[in-house]
Amino acid sequence: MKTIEGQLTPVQDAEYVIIASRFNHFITDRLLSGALDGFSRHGVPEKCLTLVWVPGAWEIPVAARRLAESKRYSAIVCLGCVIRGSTDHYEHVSSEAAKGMAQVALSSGIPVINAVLATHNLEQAIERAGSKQGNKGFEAACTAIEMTGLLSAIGKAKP
Ligand code: INI
Repeated sequence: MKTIEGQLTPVQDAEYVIIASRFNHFITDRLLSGALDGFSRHGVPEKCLTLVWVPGAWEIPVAARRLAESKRYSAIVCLGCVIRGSTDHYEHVSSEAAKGMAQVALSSGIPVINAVLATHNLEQAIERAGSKQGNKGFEAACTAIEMTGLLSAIGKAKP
């Protein structure tokens, strides 16, 4: 049996882009630190990273789409935080952001990593941004590296 899988060793010359949203930046700043740490610990040099800021999670998909269309990046890491307490349209913002990211990934074939937290309260968000539950930004960077490796390995696999 053949097994194809990505590793946590970055593909040479891979370029990654991080989209970070400013809304709830107390949390997204921490997700960003986690993502940068994740890339750096796995040997991705800073020169291979681009950071794009958007106002809120709602704006992530359109930015992701344009970045995917540029064909300059191997994977797109999306960082955001939607907190139920702070909006009536919580469901709408978080589900449209998730749908949009999935759509960009499927239509472009470029991994779009979803680290947009959708939580009931600030405490849950803090837990996922560098405390009890780890840091989803760090995990997203690892996923971006692994998926880039996987797609490259699939491309090289003989039929
Ligand atoms: N954007 C977020 O990223 N998180 C939120 O919790 C949030 N709330 O609470 O409304 C939020 N709203 C802004 C939205 O993402 C857009 O930036 C705005 O609607 C303009 O299009």
